[in-house]
Amino acid sequence: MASRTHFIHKGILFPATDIYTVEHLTYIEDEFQLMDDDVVNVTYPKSGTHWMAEILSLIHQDGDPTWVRNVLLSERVPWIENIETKDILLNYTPPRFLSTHLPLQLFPKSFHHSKAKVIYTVRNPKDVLVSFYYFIKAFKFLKDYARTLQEDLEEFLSGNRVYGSWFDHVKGWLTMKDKPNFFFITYEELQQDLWGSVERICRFLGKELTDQQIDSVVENASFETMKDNKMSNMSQVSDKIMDHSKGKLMRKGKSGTWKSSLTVAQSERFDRVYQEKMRGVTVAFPWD
Ligand code: PPS
Repeated sequence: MASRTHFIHKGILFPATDIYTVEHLTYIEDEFQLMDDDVVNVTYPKSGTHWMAEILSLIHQDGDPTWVRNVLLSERVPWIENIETKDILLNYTPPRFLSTHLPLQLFPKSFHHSKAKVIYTVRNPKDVLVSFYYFIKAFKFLKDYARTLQEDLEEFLSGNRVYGSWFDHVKGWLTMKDKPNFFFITYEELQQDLWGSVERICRFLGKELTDQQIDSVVENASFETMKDNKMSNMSQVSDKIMDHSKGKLMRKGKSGTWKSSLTVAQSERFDRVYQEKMRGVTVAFPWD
């Protein structure tokens, strides 16, 4: 439901902050031109966006951490839907690395006739729900957002939440899965085998890294390293926007932490809706 804290654009809920406007979202969808050498990091919120942005930054730099240690992640791999990064987008020296949480139907139309590469990272939706629940507590402008985990759960299952339904987001983007410029990976695969995942991402990008360079990507994109990197951990977000004592981006960085937050009844309710909404999806996810 739209409220003073949110607005709806083409059926999708966005936070009513200065960084999202209908005008900019329309510009991104209709006019923004993706270039053939662009790489776009696409996720539903709390699915590993920052992690993939860090991995891509490090791959681009052949494993050298200088860029990730000195330039904000939001400038290295800017969110295209954020109006504040419009200048960065337009002045970015190619190849561009971009991020977005947009569902496919709001993504730049220019994608469909470009060779721009999309990397779509999906995460166990129960972990997405729990990660979002804790993170959002830090956002001052969303203070009257649904606040109990039960309310958040119902909102998640109904799809009436920021960036729309997880189920629709995933099903929409997975229609792209047979395109040669689309790469699909899960947060859980990154967790299980980061080295092998980086190797696969490099292959998709047509980038050759030595074993030592991949070692450096893995080391510098680890949770431990990223949580202390102020260029990547959101600690630089202004206190006016974020109360850093109430929540942080780099919270647990693990798979399956939903188990200590959701009750058995909540988990079973989630499973029932999941089965129903994901019926017909043939992709096997690690959590299925
Ligand atoms: S956002 O705000 O939507 O862009 O958040 P996003 O970056 O998509 O997701 C945040 C969660 O990703 C975890 N994270 C990581 N996990 C493992 N390794 C690394 N390097 C890493 N970087 C970020 C982060 O901790 C959030 O998950 P939770 O479960 O809340 O810890």
